[in-house]
Amino acid sequence: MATSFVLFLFVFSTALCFSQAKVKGPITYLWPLPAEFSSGNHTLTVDPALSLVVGGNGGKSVILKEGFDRYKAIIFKNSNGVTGIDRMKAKGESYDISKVRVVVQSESEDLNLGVDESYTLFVLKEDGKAIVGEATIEANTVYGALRGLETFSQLCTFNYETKSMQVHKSPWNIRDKPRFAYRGLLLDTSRHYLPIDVIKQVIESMSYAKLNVLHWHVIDRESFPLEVPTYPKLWKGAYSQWERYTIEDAYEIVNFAKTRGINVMAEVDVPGHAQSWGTGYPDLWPSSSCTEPLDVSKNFTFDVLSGILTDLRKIFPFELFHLGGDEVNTTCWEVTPHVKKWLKQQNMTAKDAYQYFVLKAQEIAISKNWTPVNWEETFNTFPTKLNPKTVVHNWLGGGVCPKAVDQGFRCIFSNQGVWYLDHLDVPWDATYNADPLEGIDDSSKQKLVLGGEVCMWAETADPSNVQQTIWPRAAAAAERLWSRKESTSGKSSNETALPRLHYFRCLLNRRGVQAAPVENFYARSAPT
Ligand code: CP6
Repeated sequence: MATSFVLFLFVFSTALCFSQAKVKGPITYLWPLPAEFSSGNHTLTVDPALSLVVGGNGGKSVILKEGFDRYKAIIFKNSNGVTGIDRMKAKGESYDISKVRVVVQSESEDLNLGVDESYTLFVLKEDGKAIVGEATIEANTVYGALRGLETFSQLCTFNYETKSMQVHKSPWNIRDKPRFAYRGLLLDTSRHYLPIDVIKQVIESMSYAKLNVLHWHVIDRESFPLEVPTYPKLWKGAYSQWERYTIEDAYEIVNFAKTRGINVMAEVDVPGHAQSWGTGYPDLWPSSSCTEPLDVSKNFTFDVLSGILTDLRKIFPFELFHLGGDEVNTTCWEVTPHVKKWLKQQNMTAKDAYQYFVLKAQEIAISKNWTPVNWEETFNTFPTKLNPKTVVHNWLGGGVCPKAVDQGFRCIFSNQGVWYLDHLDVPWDATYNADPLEGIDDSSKQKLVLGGEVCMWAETADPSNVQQTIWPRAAAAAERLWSRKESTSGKSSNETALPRLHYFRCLLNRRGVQAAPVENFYARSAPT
């Protein structure tokens, strides 16, 4: 009996987007969960003519002003055209919350790894002679203020009975900051081209989940869509002349992301995964019949790599740059006569040459004042040779981060078993319950884990399905990366997270993001 009741609730809460409709009394669901919060039991109304009042050195920021305008539009987007203004006016009532006061300490809009994203958000109602409702956000940087505006937007819910926008459970007292500095999403534009607008939609939706790094896996073996002015034939490797990104496009992406507090980390994956480079410059191939990895024996190869990085440095200000280094099959080097001869002259095995290539690429990136990131194979193959600045990017199942931080390297967690979004059979809670700090107990070692990243490899994703493949599972990872471990574990995630995730998925839908249902009704008969 009890079980079937639970089952009943479960089925209905999944069947409805506005799952709170089945809940008695007002509820407020935040995603990701703030670090600390308390709430009360007042309901405040929000003025559709909500205005921004700024303070602090960073108050004049255009990023802040535009961010507020965006969030105001988001908050009132789903009031079905009914604002309640007339009804309230007719009754001679006024709104509780007419202003959002945002105080930003720092004038600097520098956005880099570890930027201060903390904020406090107070929504209160003073019961005195006059009723004063106020929402106040305080932050050290404009990016903290943006995170606070996102949280405020999630507090606002439209009441279809009174036809007014409301904040339930006031007063709210929220103190929030991220658990990890690096909260990424990989987007692959080589397997399928994604138009600029689609990339922007992904970035916008990332900001809803407080993700803060777009890892742009822009080129790979299948296509080279990016313009590189120094080597203008490289983008002959694009699928077509339309499936390309100009320098201006790339600037636009980086700039759009910055206004959402999101850094863009570009990847140039070498020496494997680079066949498309040879469409414009066949000399980069060991031979026309053996096209990967890039020809390690020629200076030209490193000239081109250096030229690409010089051009990209002007576009990507983020301190991290990804040099790939994964899945390198050196057979072509061993069977192509001129490369084989070169290996012999250099007294190198093919494995030595792989190390030689990766280290040379690292030097080029470091000379351009970038911190190199490499997929974990480079660490797995020659851990003691990597530049100590290297950030090791996990993806295989073996749990490389504990080993990498033991050697003093920094690490990013992307275990393919749980955080590869192209693995469609991974349920939301496997993604949710994974943890970047698994197997790392020492707090000084834990600090070397920058965070984690979910990966949207695009062999199976294009503009038609990319958002519904990313969401909602990217949101599950986003909460793991933002929220404190203690507040989101312990009890079953079906209790602590599932209702909120359903709600957040619906929130994405209401905001125009094609997020897929959290669970497949047929796959599970009851909560586990
Ligand atoms: N492309 C590149 C890929 C993958 C990797 N690198 C990949 C490998 C295995 C799976 C999914 C993606 N498609 N450049 C590995 C880091 Cl299952």
